[in-house]
Amino acid sequence: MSLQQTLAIVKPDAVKAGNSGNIIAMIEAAGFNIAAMKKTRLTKPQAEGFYYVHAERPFFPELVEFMTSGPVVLMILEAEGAIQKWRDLMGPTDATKAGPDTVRGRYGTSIGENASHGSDAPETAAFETAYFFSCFERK
Ligand code: DAT
Ligand code: MG
Repeated sequence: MSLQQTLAIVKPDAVKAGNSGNIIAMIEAAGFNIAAMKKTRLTKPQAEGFYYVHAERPFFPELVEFMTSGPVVLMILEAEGAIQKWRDLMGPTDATKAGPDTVRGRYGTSIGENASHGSDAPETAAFETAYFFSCFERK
C-alpha cells in the first residue's frame, strides 16, 4: 500500500441533517489526513459532469436532483490505501445494508440518500479530486 488521495463528499442529506461534523470526526478518528476541504452547493452541470459515468442509468436524473438539493462538503482524504479505506468506512451503496459503524449505516437512509461519496479506483480518484480542487488547494 502507498499513500493515496481519494475524494469524499458529505452529501446533501447528511449536511441538511447536521451530520457533516460527525462524519468529519469519523474520518479523523480513522486516521485520514484531510488534505483539502470546502463547502459548496453543486450546480446541475457540475453534478452531471461529476457523475457522467452514470448518465445512461435510470436513476441519473434523481441522482443529479439529490446532489444539487443542498450544500455538500467536499474533501480530499489522504492515507495509506485511502481509496479502499474510505469505501470501507462509508459502507455499501445501499445505506439500509450498511453496518452500524459505517458512515452510510449511521447517517444514510436509502440507496440514493446515502450520506457520502467515495472514489472507487485510482483513476476515478485522480479525476474526481481534480474535478473539484486545484493543485493550489491541496495541503
Ligand atoms: P457508490 O456511491 O457506492 O460508488 P455508485 O457509483 O454505483 O455507488 O452510484 C453512485 C450513486 O448513485 C450512489 O451513491 C447512489 C446513486 N445510486 C446508485 N444506484 C442507485 C439505484 N439503484 N437507485 C437510486 N440511486 C442509486
Ligand atoms: Mg461510485
